[in-house]
Amino acid sequence: MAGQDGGDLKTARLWRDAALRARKLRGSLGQLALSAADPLQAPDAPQLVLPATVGDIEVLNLGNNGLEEVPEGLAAALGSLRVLVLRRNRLARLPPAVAQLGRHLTELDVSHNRLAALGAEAVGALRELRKLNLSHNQLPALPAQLGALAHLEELDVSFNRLARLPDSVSCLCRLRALDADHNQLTAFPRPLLQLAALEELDVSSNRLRGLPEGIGALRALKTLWLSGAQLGTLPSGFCELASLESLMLDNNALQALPAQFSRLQRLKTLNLSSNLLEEFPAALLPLAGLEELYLSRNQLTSVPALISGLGRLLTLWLDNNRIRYLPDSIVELTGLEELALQGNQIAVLPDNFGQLSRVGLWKIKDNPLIQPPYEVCMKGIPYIAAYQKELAHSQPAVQPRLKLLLLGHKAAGKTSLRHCLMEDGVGRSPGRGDPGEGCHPSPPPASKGIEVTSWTADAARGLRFVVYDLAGDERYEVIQPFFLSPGALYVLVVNLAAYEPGRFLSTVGSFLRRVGARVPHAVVCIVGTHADLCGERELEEKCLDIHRQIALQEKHDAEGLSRLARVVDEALTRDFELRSASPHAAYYGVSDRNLQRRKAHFQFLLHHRLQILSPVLPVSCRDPRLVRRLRDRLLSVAEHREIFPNLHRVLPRSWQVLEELHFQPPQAQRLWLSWWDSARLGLQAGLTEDRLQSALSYLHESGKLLYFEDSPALKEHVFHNLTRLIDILNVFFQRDASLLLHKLLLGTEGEGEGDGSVAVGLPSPSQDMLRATQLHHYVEGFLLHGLLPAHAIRLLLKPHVQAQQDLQLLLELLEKMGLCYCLNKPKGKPPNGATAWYKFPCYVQNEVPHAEAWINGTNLAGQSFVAEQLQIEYSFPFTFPPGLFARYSVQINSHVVHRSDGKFQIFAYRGKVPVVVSYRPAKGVLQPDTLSIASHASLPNIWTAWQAITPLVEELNALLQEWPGLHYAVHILCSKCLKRGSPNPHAFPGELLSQPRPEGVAEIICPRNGSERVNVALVYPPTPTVISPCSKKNVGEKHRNQ
Ligand SMILES: Nc1nc2c(ncn2[C@@H]2O[C@H](COP(=O)(O)OP(=O)(O)OP(=O)(O)O)[C@@H](O)[C@H]2O)c(=O)[nH]1
Ligand SMILES: [Mg+2]
Repeated sequence: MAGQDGGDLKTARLWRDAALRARKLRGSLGQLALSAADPLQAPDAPQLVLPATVGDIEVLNLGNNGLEEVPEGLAAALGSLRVLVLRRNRLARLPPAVAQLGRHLTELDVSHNRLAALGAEAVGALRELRKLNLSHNQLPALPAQLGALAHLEELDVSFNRLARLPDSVSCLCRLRALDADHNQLTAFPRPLLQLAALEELDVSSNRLRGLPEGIGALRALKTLWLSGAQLGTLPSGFCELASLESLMLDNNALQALPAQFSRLQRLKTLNLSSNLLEEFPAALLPLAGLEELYLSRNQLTSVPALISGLGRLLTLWLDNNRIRYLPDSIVELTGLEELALQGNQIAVLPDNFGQLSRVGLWKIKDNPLIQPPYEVCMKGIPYIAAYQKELAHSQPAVQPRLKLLLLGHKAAGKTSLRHCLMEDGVGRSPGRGDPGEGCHPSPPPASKGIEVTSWTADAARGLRFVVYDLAGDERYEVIQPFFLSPGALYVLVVNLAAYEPGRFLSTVGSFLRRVGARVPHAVVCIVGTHADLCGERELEEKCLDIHRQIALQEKHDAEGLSRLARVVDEALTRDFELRSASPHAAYYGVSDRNLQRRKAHFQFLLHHRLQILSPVLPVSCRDPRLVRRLRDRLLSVAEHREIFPNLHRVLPRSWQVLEELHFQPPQAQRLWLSWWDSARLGLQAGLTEDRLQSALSYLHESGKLLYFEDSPALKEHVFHNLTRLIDILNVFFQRDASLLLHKLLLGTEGEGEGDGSVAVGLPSPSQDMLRATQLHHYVEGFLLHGLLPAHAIRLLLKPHVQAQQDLQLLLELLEKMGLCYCLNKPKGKPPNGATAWYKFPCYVQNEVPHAEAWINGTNLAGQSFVAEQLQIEYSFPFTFPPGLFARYSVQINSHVVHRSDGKFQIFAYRGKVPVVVSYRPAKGVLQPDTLSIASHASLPNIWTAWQAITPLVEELNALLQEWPGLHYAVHILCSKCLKRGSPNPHAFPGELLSQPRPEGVAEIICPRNGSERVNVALVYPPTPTVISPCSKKNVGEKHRNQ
């Protein structure tokens, strides 16, 4: 299906390659496998002991035994041996026993050893050999005697250090398969041209730089691997390889194919990915038998209509090119099962695209899609089919509307700018009002918090914005991210009068990083206000400085990411086994799969940078001309079809009806709708459930409502009544004591008796006094500790919630949003009669949580702890998501008991096991923000500590999925270092959390303190976590077709 697991194309390709390669040396005879680790075979000693009755054995597997020599007497005992497997040992030379067995041996596997040379005699003795595997050794050369193995049919010498092959190879006239990939060959080995029987040849990852014209002599060749061979062209003789069925030419520098390429009529699989093709090679079009064609990562700009001639095509990968449109005829490829188009410039899919109904693997993200809309395309072919059908049958409606977000530091001038832009309406005649006079005479009232308004910017062109004014005060940080969505125009507002270069990070840089972390591809324009208070020169200098520092920050971040990506690349060049044997190296023990994911994530981050429009636009609320100029500029940005496809979509009529229905009574009055309510409206509009999803995503992106499709907790709601929702949120985040008190007092007016909330039944004056004092306490407790009882919340929200039931729903919503949690709710049940107290973690001030059992690594006397420490540390080198700690505090509540919250720390228990969650804000560039989750237990009980922290780790991973553009690293801190109280404990890669414990390894060396050994149980959890903490599931891929 569309978003298959391991969604990344590259990973999929690697798996495919691995599968294709796994066809080597298979035996099917009666077998004996011996292992030194097997206590039945060798109860005391680590050496192998041969059973007495080995005389008849034909197949002997001694693989994976760490052998440096083979057992004595082997050759004498094994009179009938035909297949000997010695892979994954530590042999530095071919054991003499092998030569002695040479008379009978037909298969020999000595791969994954340490062979640095092959004894000429030993090789010469293996005259009956049919299969020989020497791969993954350190061989710099092969002996000439190899040519004497006249029966040899399969030879694998891949992953060695061969600079050439001996001439005698040309004598291997029965050789059918040769793997010589991943060596240091500097040219195509000429002796191979004599091998007329050769059917499979792999010479990938060598620096061949070219192929001999005579390569066509390999007439029997069916499978040829030439990946990563530094080929710039193919000789015309190549086209004589008439038997070729599979050809891998990926990762070369080909700009074209020879014209006669079409003579390769038997070709079924062709991989031309990662080359320099600018045009779709016409020579491919007559290859009617092609089933798999890979053209990923080239520079193609179009696909010819004649592609429909490739009628047998099952797989077509065209991702990461520069293709702008697809030919209509592509829909004739009805057999297609895989179609990858991501990372192109495709805006419109051909009509009848839904005909490609067999496509299961579908990749389309990262295209500026307009028709069908992005949301629909991401969902898969059946959705596209339904959409196209609908469009064909209904009258389309155009509704240009764009979500515009104003963000920036407190008092930057966002609200004033909004007022000016909106008031400096279209009706105003140009030239009116001189600069000094001001278009907005009355200053806007004190910040009301976040606000959302509609703005018809150009009635004639029907251009409308939904403007989100995100208050700059940091108390709104927890809720702001909910409003950042893809497809919007971000306006970052800076007060130029107050700006100075030293304030770049706090007024510009940090905002850009946050937006980038949440919406990686967002379009941002920078507006400088207060231009009236700056001299002309000053204005110019400040705008230039902002511009320069943005470029510097961007360069710094991109370089940092590239460096990190290179470390992953380096780790990938090493074998997994080698990585697992070096605890001091980066990515120690991390699986190839996890490394590939990590790499894909870095590539995603590097390719999805913010689109920052330059230059900085100066404006003053006192100068209508500047305001007008800014408005025109915003309109012209919005008009950009490629940047804001939302504004140029032709929408199905039903989508428009759906929108209208949401804003009609009675539902218009409701605070939010359940997904089912919305679905009912959808049905009225003629939209079935499956298509409703696309319509809601569109309404979310264009700012009309909020619908958090990716949040498991919130996706059941549709927030259409934005003003009321935001009013409610603002109530909790205004953080103004007198305002809160006022609201509470107002709320109590007319409050009936028996309400149970405040003193009941007292005479009026003293009752008032008591009530006021009580309310005062509530306000104090709220602002200091974030604590409020449910009935006080009800008073605060009086105008918005009437019934008790509404309050309950609202509190649940706040909990789902991660804004507060109920302190005394028995699990699963609403509090019974007792007052429910709510805690808003973002309000917790300096309160230090008391630590009974947990005293941070040492006990009170300062001696080392007896228990073992487990600590998972997340670090955030570029930016820490605003509000993350507070929201995480709420998110973990269902997992813990007896918690005690501090501003930066939470102590709690998972059952009886203590856990501590700590946030450490950054100190300069050298010490980034970190969030860590820790627990402890004695070594035999360490699984209890893992059980305590694993759900918290998974909860954090889930929360971090909301930040697809965020870079962070996860590490498992070394328990030994922690126990010792080391200030700088060694950090093992967090990827290990999602990997099974390595078999047969009991301890790992901690490089920080010489050769100290750490039990594996302190590094790997007993059961791996579901997803690797460091990689995003389907990065940037919002919708899954499940
Ligand atoms: N001289 C001058 N004053 C301005 C200009 N823009 C805004 N101001 C003043 O700057 C102050 C802050 O402006 P606001 O619009 O409230 O700022 P804000 O960005 O909305 O602030 P928050 O909502 O707190 O984040 C107000 O007193 C405005 O009158 C301008 O261009 N020139
Ligand atoms: Mg404001």
